[in-house]
Amino acid sequence: MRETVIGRAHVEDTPELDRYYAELGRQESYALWTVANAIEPWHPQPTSLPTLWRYADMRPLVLKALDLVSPEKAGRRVIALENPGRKGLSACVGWLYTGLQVMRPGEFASAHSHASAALRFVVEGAGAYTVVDGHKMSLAAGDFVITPNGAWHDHGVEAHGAVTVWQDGLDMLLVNQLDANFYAVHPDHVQKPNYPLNDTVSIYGGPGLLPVGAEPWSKPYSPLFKYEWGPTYEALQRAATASDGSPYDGTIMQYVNPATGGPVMKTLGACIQRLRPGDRTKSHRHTGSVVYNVAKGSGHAIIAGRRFDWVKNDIFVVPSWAWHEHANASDREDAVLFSFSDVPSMQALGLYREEAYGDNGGHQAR
Ligand code: GTQ
Repeated sequence: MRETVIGRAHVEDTPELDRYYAELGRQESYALWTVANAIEPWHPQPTSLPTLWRYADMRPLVLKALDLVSPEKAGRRVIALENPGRKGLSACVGWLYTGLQVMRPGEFASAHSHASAALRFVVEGAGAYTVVDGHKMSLAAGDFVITPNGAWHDHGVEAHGAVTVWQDGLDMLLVNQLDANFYAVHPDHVQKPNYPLNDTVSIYGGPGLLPVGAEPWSKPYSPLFKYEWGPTYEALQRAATASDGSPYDGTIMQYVNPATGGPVMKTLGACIQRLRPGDRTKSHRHTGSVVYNVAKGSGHAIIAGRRFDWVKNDIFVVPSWAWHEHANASDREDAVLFSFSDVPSMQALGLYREEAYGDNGGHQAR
């Protein structure tokens, strides 16, 4: 990829250079100028494509897995989403992984831990639970839970519950790129809960309240493991009565670590946003890949110039640095989008950048 710009590589191929490149290759080396323009792009060049997965299409396929494999054999019975621009990489967008995990009443997935961080957004079902480092939590539709890096976790659905589907999000592909992943199986297969049910919500889930005199929380992730749908939606509605929110996202709130005010985990974060009836946002772009799950209502997103219409529980992705805007289809009902992203990774590494459409004449940044 030659570029005739001063400061960029533009060496023409010649037979002599071709012989030289072959010689370098035999010494496990190469001439930087043959790849420099590709490995130092002017701006992010995601191969991920904006993509939407309709829940109406995915649901029957996910339920089919119930009869085809057991969680004992599969480890996790999950149908994962693959970005059409990144076939074979297990990624839904960028280095983010997502999948729909399904379990029927009485089933469980045994305990393990990994260096990668996971989060879950509950789509449908009843009686589901997850146990994170001995803290057992009940799960209902719209709840958001974290299973931080290194934490033991196992999941299940109580015998009296219903078939449950939740969306998993993990940073394992990024962690693998960094050659930093570890995996362990719990000796007991299933953890014995060591605390009262939903104790992290009882202790850390109060509105703007933290316990006094308790051991200071020193772990690098949120001490609150579950964010329930009811109070989350209520907080969005209340905020919307007092503020216009963001021009790009409507009323948007980050799920935070109450001990720091920062993202729930170091690598992955999650947000919930509400679009007023008739709302249509302005367009912006930022580094970091985002995965959305429609929590309520219907509408559309315009991502890199393509329109994607969505309804409840559809999943869609916005690649890093892609322009995107959101619209609510209804003039009467609000719409709510859950999302998770690797934006905290970008911020931690000093790579976060954001741009409003129009600030640069709407042209690609150079
Ligand atoms: O529940 O621990 O979708 O380890 C992929 C990998 C879920 C989990 C996934 C996992 C899990």
